[in-house]
Amino acid sequence: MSTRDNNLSQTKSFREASSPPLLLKEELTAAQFLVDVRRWAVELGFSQLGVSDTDLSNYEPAFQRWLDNDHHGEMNYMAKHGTKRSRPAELEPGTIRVISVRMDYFPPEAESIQRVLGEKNLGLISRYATGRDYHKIIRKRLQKLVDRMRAEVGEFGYRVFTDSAPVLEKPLAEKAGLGWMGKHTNVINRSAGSWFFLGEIYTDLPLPINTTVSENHCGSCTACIDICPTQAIIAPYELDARRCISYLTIELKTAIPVEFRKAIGNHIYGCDDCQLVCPWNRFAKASDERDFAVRHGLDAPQLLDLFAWSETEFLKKMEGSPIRRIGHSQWLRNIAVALGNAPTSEKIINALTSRRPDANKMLQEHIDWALDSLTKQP
Ligand code: B12
Ligand code: SF4
Ligand code: SF4
Repeated sequence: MSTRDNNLSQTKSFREASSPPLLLKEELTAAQFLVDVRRWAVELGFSQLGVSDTDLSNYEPAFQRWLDNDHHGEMNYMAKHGTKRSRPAELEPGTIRVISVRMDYFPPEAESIQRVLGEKNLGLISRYATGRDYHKIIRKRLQKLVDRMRAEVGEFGYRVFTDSAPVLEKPLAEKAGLGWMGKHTNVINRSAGSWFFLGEIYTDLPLPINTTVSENHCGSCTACIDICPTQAIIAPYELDARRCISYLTIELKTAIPVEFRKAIGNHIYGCDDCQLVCPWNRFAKASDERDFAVRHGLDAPQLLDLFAWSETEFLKKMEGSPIRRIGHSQWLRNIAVALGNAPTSEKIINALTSRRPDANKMLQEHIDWALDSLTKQP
C-alpha cells in the first residue's frame, strides 16, 4: 500500500465515534461514510461505486484455464503475476476491501459506428479511444477520491488502479454490484449498458461490502457471439483473445495472422461490434466528460488521410491518446489491412506503393497483402 498508517488506527477512527451497541454503531458509521464516498465519487465524474471483499476464488479457476489454453496470446503480462491478480492481498498486503468504480465513456457527438462500418474508405476506431487516454484521467480522479476520504477519516492504506496492474477488474466490479459479466465478457449494467471503464481502490478500510450481486440478464441472447467478425467469443463468457480484433490491432506487436485480415474490415484500433449489438446498450448513457470528446475527427477518419501521417504527425496528433501507445509502425500496419479491404482505387494503390520502400519488414508484408487483395477484387 502506498500510504498506510495501520489497520488498527483506521478501525479506531470508526470505534471512537461509536457507543454501545458497538457493532451496530460501527456498521452504521461505516455505512454512513460509504454514502458520502458514493456522493464524492459522483461529484468526481464516476457513474457508480461499489465495495467488495477480496475473495475471488469463484473466478480464479476460469482465469487459470484461460491462461492454460493460451487465450492470452502474446499478452505475457497476464500470466506474469501468478495468483497476485486473483488475490488482492497478495498484490497489496493489508487489503481487505476493494472499491470499484465505473465511468461512462461513450462520446455523444461521435459518428454512428454502423455508418463507419459500412463506409470502407473510413477507419473505425473504438469509441473508448477517440478522445483522451482514460488511464491518467481515472487514476487522478481516484486519487482525488482517496484525498477526500482521508480528509474525513485520516490516513489509511490504499492503492488506486485502472487497467494497467494485475487486477481482475471485471470480477471485482461484478462482486461490487456494478453489473454482470455478459457473454462477450464485458461488464454490463442493467441501466447503463457496457460503455464504461472500470477502476479500483484497494484498501484496508473496513467498509461494508455489497451484498446484492447483479443477476445475469443475458438469457438466451447470443447476439454478440453471432456478430463477432472473427469468432473470438468461442463460448459464452469465453474469449480467445488471439482472435479478437481488439487484441489483433492493439496488443499484438507482430504480424496480424492472414486468416483474420479480411474479417478485420475497416477496424483500425480496437473493436466495438459485440457491444454495439448488445440490447442492454440501448440503456447506455453518453458521457459528458470533456476529456472523452472526439479529437481530430477520429470517429470517422479517411483511411488515406491517416495513412499519410508522418511519424512526427502521428506522435503530435496522438498526444494524450491511448492510440499513441501502439506506435506509428503498428498504426500503419492496421491501416494497411483496412486499405486492403477498401474498394480498389488508384489513390489507395499509389499510397500503399509509395509507403513501401521506407517501411519495415512487417509493414511491407502487410502492404503487399493489401495490394494483392486490391488487385483480386472484382
Ligand atoms: C486483457 C484485456 C483485454 C484482452 C482480453 C479481453 C478479455 N475478455 O479478457 C483484449 C485485448 C482482447 C481486450 C479487449 C477489450 N477490452 Co480489455 N482488458 C483486458 C484486461 C487488462 C484484463 C482482462 C482479464 O482479466 N482477462 C482474463 C480473462 C480470463 O477474463 P474474462 O474473459 O473476463 O473471463 C472471466 C469471465 O468470462 C468468467 N467466466 C469464465 N467462464 C465463465 C462461464 C460462466 C457461465 C460465467 C458466468 C462466467 C465465466 O471468469 C473469467 C475469469 O474472471 C482488463 C483490465 C483488467 N486489469 O482487468 C481490460 C478490460 C476488461 N477491457 C476493457 C475494454 C473496454 C475492452 C474493449 C471493449 C476495448 C475495445 N473496444 O476494443 C475490448 C472488449 C473485447 C471483449 N469482448 O472482451 C474494459 C472493460 C470494461 C467493461 N465494461 O467490462 C477493462 C475492464 C479495462 C478498464 N479498466 O476499463 N481486453
Ligand atoms: S471486440 Fe470485436 S473481435 Fe473482439 S470479441 Fe467483440 S466483436 Fe469479437
Ligand atoms: S449481446 Fe446478448 S448475450 Fe451478448 S452480452 Fe449482450 S445480452 Fe449478453
